[in-house]
Amino acid sequence: MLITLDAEPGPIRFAPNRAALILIDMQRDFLEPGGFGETLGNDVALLQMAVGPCQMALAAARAAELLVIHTREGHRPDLRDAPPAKLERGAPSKRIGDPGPMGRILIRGEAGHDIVAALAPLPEEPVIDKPGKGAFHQTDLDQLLRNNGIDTLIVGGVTTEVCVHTTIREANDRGYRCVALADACASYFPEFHRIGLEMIKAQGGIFGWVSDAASFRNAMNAAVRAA
Ligand code: TIU
Repeated sequence: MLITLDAEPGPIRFAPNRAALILIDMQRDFLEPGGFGETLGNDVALLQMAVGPCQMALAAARAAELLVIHTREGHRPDLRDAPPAKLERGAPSKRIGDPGPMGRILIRGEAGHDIVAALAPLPEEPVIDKPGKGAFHQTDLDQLLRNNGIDTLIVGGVTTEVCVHTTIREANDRGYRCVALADACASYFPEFHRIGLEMIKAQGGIFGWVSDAASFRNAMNAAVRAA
């Protein structure tokens, strides 16, 4: 069965059983005060706007029995997997690994590393722990997608121009069709969010499509009715 999702630069048709919803890094470290995002000088409230649309997309994907995947950016407690260039860069108020109100910044197992409660993964939903910005770099995501026959990725999460973009670019080069859900993504920089989405869909969809959570929900409802 093929369903149609309204998107730009044009509608995309895909088989729900070959599609996955992937939510990128909806972690307390990026969305809540006291985490990695705030240490970089960002207003984390800007990312909260994506939570409701991500909830809508998550509920729709679960109802249509799509594969749902969550990712988290973070490092081993001993930081051996963190490139020095990443640890040293910039002038954050706290560096990766420093103690903060939600535990050590961007470290696996700490409270800040958790996905926000509103989007908590179900036990059967894979969670990909990634050391980089892209979800394919040094993870088993590609293997997991291929084992499950996935050819289309519906993507939400944060931030639009960093981890969402990097992941979509990686996925596109690996042959996956990628759809960013505009309102289910967010950035600390509204201008980067807007332009980031335009970059994906420009030139006839140079590396993907852009849709939104309500359109995705409508497509999933159609899939459930057709099943
Ligand atoms: N800082 C920023 O915009 N993003 C990141 O560091 N990681 C993700 O996007 N997840």
